[in-house]
Amino acid sequence: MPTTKLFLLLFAFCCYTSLIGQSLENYPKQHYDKAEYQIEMRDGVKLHTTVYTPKDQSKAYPMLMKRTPYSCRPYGEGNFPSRLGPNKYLMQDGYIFVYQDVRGRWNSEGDYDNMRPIIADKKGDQDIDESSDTYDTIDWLVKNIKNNNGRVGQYGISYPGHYTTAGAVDAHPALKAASPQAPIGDFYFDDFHHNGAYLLSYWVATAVFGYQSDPTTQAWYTDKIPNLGTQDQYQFFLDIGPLKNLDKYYGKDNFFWQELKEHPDYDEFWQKRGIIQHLDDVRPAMMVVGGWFDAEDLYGPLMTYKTIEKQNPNTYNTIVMGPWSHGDWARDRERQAVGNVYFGDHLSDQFQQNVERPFFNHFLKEEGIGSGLPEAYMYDTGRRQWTDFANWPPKAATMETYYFHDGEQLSTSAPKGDNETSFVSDPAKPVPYSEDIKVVFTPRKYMADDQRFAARRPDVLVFETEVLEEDVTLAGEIMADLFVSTTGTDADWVVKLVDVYPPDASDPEEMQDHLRMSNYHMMVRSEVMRGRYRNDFSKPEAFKPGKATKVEFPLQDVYHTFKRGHKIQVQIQSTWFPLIDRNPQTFVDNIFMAEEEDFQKQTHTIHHSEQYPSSLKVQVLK
Ligand code: PG9
Repeated sequence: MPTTKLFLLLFAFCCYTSLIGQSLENYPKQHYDKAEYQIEMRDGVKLHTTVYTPKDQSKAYPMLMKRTPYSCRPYGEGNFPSRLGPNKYLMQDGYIFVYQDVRGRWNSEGDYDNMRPIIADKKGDQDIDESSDTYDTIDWLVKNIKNNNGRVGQYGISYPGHYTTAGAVDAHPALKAASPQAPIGDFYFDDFHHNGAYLLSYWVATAVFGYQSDPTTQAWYTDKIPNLGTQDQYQFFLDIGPLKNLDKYYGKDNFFWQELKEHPDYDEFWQKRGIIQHLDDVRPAMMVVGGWFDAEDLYGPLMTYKTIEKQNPNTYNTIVMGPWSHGDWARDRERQAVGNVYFGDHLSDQFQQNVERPFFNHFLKEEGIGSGLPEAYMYDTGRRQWTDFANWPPKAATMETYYFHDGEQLSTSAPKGDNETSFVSDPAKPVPYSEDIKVVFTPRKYMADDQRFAARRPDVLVFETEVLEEDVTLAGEIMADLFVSTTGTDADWVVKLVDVYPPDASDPEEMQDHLRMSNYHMMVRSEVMRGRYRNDFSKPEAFKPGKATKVEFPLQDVYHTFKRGHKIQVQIQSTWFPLIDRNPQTFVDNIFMAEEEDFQKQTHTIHHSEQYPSSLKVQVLK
């Protein structure tokens, strides 16, 4: 097709989509009425709740609710957002949309508590949690909102995703469908920690979740967000030194910062805040959604779906995992890329229109394709295509072990002899977690970034296969099974699974100018284990210097085809800065209280011998 004609077609398409976007800009104000309520919970606390009701009152409507710590803005009955609900299709289908400030946030009364513990057997009116607040809210809504059809749905991404999961615990009978999306499962494995390592890259966000406020429609925490005086997050945190030096930015009134420092182990404080242990009686229809490159909440969606599936065999429970970073699936973004890696066009729009919309319309309006949705709608991030699975992880997958070998080799044959590879890990020169580090609210982009910068460092070990002669598809769980030793008494172990593209890889049109896919080392999955917790997250143990020790931990699931001509690569390192804080590599009671002198350069060793065969155990789909 001649370029001019193509250009004209593209131009017309862009105009059409932008016109659609603009025309929908005023859709809420033109088609919905707004009302604001303070709904009283069983303990008397009132929660701000905004309700948007279709002007067309010729039929009854279900309610679709989001409970959030991020505000119900815009406040005020005359002020309307540019969009309502999880996507523009459901907004145009017509629902009663409900938004609620959770307890202790924005215009709601009460005290905020991060990941407020679920009380399993509530005794009386003072036993409140996010499950009971959701129940009381739904009960009031179905009894007081005009023209509702008695059926309620709940949805939300991230923290709102967590509150959606909480609503499905001891659910109100009117709650018929829930879609927890990138839901937080447990702050010790999502967001603020990964396997005991503290996400230092989240430090700025501590301001947003660390202060109590009286009911307000203003962002009370904005003046508490520290000005680091630089955009170079790596150098800022390196110059700060030990975590205790950060106290000058957050005082005692930042209750969450104090709680993070006082609870470095997976103690009762964190255990009671996890929601995964409460998913044994889930009744609403569930659709869990997540992104394979979600840096914030990946444990959450995968563990939420798997636990509901295991403990509620008769509950409608499905999962969708796409080539998305945190919340991409909800955006009106035409081209889907994660950092530098391009996956395709209209992927989010297709999900919204062909999956999310029929899910809610079926269970709340008894319309549409109903159970025609797949059990597991999963995107292969290597082949760039969707697959419907009857179960996840797929029962057809078989376990394969990739062993580490001398000469930076990775293969499915077990090592012979007595080999090992060592590296010096220096907390004063930690491995950057990306080549593009700046001050962020939370880290996102790095999840599919090029890892060549790390592979070329002496403190990053690399093990890779020969060039693949046929496609290898990993589908499901991954277990890092390491045998390590150190001259120190503590260490972090970071494992990265990398897809090495061939030298002649082609470049999709949407690539940053300076970047080419030739020999691109695409991160597929990454995870850290803080070595002191290798046997028990609640009981830290020192390493015995020089003693070969087993460190075994799961990386989150993947669905990725390493194509013929590519290589499978595993990188191992012991710093990942400032994504996570530095391990002093000297065993101390609490790393948040470590002193400058505790941070010592140490030599770490990965054993890959007949006696100590370090490996990565994966699920392969033939
Ligand atoms: N899970 C995300 C988050 C929680 C707390 C702090 C920062 C991020 C989210 O709710 O977006």
